[in-house]
Amino acid sequence: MDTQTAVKDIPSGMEVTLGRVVLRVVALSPGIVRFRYAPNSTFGPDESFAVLKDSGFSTPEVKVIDKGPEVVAQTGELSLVVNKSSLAVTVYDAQGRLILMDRSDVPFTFTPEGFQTWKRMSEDEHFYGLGDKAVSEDRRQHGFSMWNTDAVMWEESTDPLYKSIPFFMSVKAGNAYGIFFDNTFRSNFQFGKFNDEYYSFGATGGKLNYYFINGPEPKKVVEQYSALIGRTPLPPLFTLGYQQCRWSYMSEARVREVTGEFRKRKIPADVIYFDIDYQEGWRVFTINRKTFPTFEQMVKDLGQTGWKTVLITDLHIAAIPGYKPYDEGVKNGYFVKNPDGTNFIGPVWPGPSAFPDFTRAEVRKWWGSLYADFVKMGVRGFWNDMNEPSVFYRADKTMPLDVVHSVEGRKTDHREIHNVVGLENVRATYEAVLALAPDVRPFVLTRAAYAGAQRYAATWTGDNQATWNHMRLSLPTVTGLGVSGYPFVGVDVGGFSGSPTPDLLTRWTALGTFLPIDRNHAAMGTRDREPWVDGPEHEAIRKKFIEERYRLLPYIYTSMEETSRTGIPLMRLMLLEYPDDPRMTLREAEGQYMFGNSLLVAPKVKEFVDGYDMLVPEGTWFDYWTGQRVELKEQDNKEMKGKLHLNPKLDEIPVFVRAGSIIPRQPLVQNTSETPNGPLELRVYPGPNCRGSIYADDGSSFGYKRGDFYRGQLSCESSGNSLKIAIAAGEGKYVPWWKSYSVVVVDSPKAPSSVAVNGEAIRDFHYDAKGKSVTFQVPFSRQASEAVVQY
Ligand code: MIG
Repeated sequence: MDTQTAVKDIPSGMEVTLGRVVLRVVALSPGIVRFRYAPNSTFGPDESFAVLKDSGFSTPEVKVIDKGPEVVAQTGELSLVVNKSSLAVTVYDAQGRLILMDRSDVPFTFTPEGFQTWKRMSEDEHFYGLGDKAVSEDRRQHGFSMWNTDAVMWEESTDPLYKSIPFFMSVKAGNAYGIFFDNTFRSNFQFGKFNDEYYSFGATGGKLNYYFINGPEPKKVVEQYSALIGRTPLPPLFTLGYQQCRWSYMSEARVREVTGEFRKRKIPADVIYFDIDYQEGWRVFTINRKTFPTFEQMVKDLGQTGWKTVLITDLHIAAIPGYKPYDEGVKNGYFVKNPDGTNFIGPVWPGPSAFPDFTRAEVRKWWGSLYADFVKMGVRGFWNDMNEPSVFYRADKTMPLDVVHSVEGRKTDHREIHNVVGLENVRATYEAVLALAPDVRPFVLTRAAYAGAQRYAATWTGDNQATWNHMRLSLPTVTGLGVSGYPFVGVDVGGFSGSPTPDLLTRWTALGTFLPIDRNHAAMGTRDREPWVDGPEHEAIRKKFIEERYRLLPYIYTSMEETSRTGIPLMRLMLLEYPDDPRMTLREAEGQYMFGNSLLVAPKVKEFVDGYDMLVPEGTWFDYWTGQRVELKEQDNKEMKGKLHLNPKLDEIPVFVRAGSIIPRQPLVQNTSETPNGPLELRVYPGPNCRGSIYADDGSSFGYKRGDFYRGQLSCESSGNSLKIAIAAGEGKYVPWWKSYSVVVVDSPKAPSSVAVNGEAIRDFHYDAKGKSVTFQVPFSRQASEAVVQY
């Protein structure tokens, strides 16, 4: 073997050659470094479906120092040391702390089947991410593949699932880094399943090409990773309301009945989905006129009663001559091809079908044109299912590996493209809908994804089941997606396959209130799932929680807007907020999560337990439902130090508020097109570093990008016997709906002696001795306002 080594300076990095292997180390920013390997000297074209062309990083000067047996590149934040005789990499931070170390004897292998790389793993290292893998939040002790699969009736541990998000975060003693392995081929990740000394990843083709993202704060890793691959844009407000789906509402009459029932019973809801049976013969972009005779009128009528219509539009196109999308696709050569140049045809819902080759811009544009009629009708969202792609009656459930795709002219096969079909499918749909209605925020829901799909579509965890364990799996799957840059996510509330017991559906509905997307869905042949189907007691509880979702919308929308700017997910791992609390990396922390900056949710997710313990993070906490301070019993019981025992009844879900929070809430509405009537409530939970914010805009246009939004920063500060609450001058030019604030200060020890608003004493305040809260009004103003409560 040729073992000549050479080192070359390149812009923002270095190139180290060992024999025929070339390693390029390039810093995108002082804390983000890309590692690329060419096993046979040449790198070839540099393409990515995920990484943004312009992530806005400012590339640093990198200093390269040749130290004989090793060469070091310094970015200012990191030292990257490459051993010249093995190309093993070691990463240190500016303080000289070891962060990452390749396995020194075999850092990587290249074989005809692909390649693999190994890195040292320490005993106290934990791994998070890789999207919605259905195991514990900590992915350690598990091994995974990435190969998008229609995993119908998946179970705990089923792998692979529908999505490939090859990003993970390592956390060790509170310090985090991330690795994004940007490879679309079938890949694998091993976190100590076979070996406790090394973790490993590799792929069956493509490039060994990954990005190292430094923390040390876990939040910083997620922020930087999401800057690299792009963030989820601010969704339209209605998508944060309650969503009702089922496979399928079979007729217009049934849709009118169900939606009418919600309004009659005053159960708030925003979205009604149409699954595959609204179509003629399951052919996409058609309407079954026998069962949906006045479809256009129905969409209009639904709109008038505050319903948004979302239609499923699968990617497969029935191979039936005379069916326009098929004829056009054939004529223009838009479909995925067999190696012999004929169109690949595979059976799916409509029978033998062809598949648009979404990796071509021309095809994406054409696909988009097919949405014109629906968009004109006022359909507000589209659901791209089956886009792994799923193909029936095949052992591999998908296309053969040798079908031909064309990436803007470059021909390649399914091995490279399979994992990005979903991404390219929703990219086409999103861009089309945006082009058809340029000032309306599109809503697209996808099942399959690759990193990057979060820019175009929300997602859900596919065909889960109506069991308690699946409700529990809602947590590690959604938080797993969130930490992987995919924040706008739901699960089928109630469970897709099978029929939930009334209690399970009620519990899951409560949990739905505290998920990023609150969507109830059910498989064909399972029982009805609408909130009222189990009698008045269950209905009342479910209604209460759906109503709470609507009251909490200002907080949820404000948090989603923050997510769109930072990438920090709405529903998040405890350790994102509490990296220095070592308990938050333990598996016992996995039954709880943070919802936004201030709320901690700890649902009951196991059926046969006599309660369970929640880990209480440092500081003071309040019960969200009662406003009462959480009292820990640790004096009486050492075992319970820092823990709270919970045993919620059927009509309860434990939610806590961090002291030092201000939570905006609104009066109840029946859907998001209704304007709330009354003041915006600001619930003040005094404590250190007391903060909150409120964001509002028209909820559907891109006006916010032109300054048409309202943002108010909120804060509070206690000193001696007084509490000061400040609402900073509003940013943006949007006029929000509220005319005043109703300020509710919880944890007020006694009745205030005075309350002053903007320097003037007011008499009109109310003290609730039992709830220990003070309530008073503050008029809305774009200028800064201030209130002082004196005890
Ligand atoms: O082969 O459209 O995951 O949500 O209801 C099943 C029918 C196809 C799978 C989706 C599910 C949807 C169903 N689809």
